[in-house]
Amino acid sequence: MMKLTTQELEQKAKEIRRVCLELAKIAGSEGAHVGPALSFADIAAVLYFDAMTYKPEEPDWEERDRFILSKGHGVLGLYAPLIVQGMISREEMRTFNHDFTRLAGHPSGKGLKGIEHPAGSLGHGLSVSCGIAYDAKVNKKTYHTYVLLGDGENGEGSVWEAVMFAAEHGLDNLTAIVDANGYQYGGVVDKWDHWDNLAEKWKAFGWNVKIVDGHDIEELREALDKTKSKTNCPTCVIAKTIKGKGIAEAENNNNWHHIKLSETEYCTAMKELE
Ligand SMILES: Cc1ncc(C[n+]2csc(CCOP(=O)(O)OP(=O)(O)O)c2C)c(N)n1
Repeated sequence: MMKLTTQELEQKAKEIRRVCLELAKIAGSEGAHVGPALSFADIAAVLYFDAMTYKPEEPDWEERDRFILSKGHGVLGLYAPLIVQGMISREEMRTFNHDFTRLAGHPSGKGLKGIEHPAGSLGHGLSVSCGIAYDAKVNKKTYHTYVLLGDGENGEGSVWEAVMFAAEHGLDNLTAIVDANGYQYGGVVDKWDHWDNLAEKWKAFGWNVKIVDGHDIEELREALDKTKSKTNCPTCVIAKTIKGKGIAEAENNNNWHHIKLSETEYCTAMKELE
């Protein structure tokens, strides 16, 4: 498959952001987690259109790279690339957050292809990803596992059990990405979950840590390139991001963590992404 250029990936990220907003609009009065999704749209673009090996037309292909969204509330940022890829139809997209939908407000795994694991309760995705990566090692499978966590989510103790497990078992087929946007649910993250402290902690636990600008496509491309993984060592990419990135009103504004978009907010935001 031909590699996309940086500009083309930037366009994909824009498209992902637009779909996130469309989904939030479809959710209507239910509202949706918009800021947490916009935060990692560039990461999603690089994962789905550059770093990961998979076949959109054959989502169950055994050798596909896996992506687990551990911060499940950011699900718009997971549905969006699957919609852009055509793995979720535009028709199904319109059911988002409605009764009986497979596209719930958190990834539910109701038979939806492309969703590797349900999430929503924070702190579990890395453990699951460790299991998947360990299985690949033991059974000599070639796929790579990527998992995305929030910086606030790093406050969950279970994350650190998984961090230890991955290092101990030399899971060099595993890349954890921390969406370090500096915010969590109720405001800014604790100083111990600030990106520089997180980098030191993951390093201390034996991971190969890379710090990148989470909105710089080139930096992300380099950091998420699985062929550059360090042997016998899992990789942690601390991505310095801006919550709500791409929409002026939403950036670093935690009122957009979960929001019911008004018509004006939706139209203004979509205009910015033209
Ligand atoms: C175990 C658990 N506790 C609390 C919550 C409620 N919750 C939803 S989002 C969130 C904040 C997460 O912050 P962070 O991981 O930094 O994500 P982001 O800021 O990118 O949304 C919390 C506490 C949850 N989903 N799971």
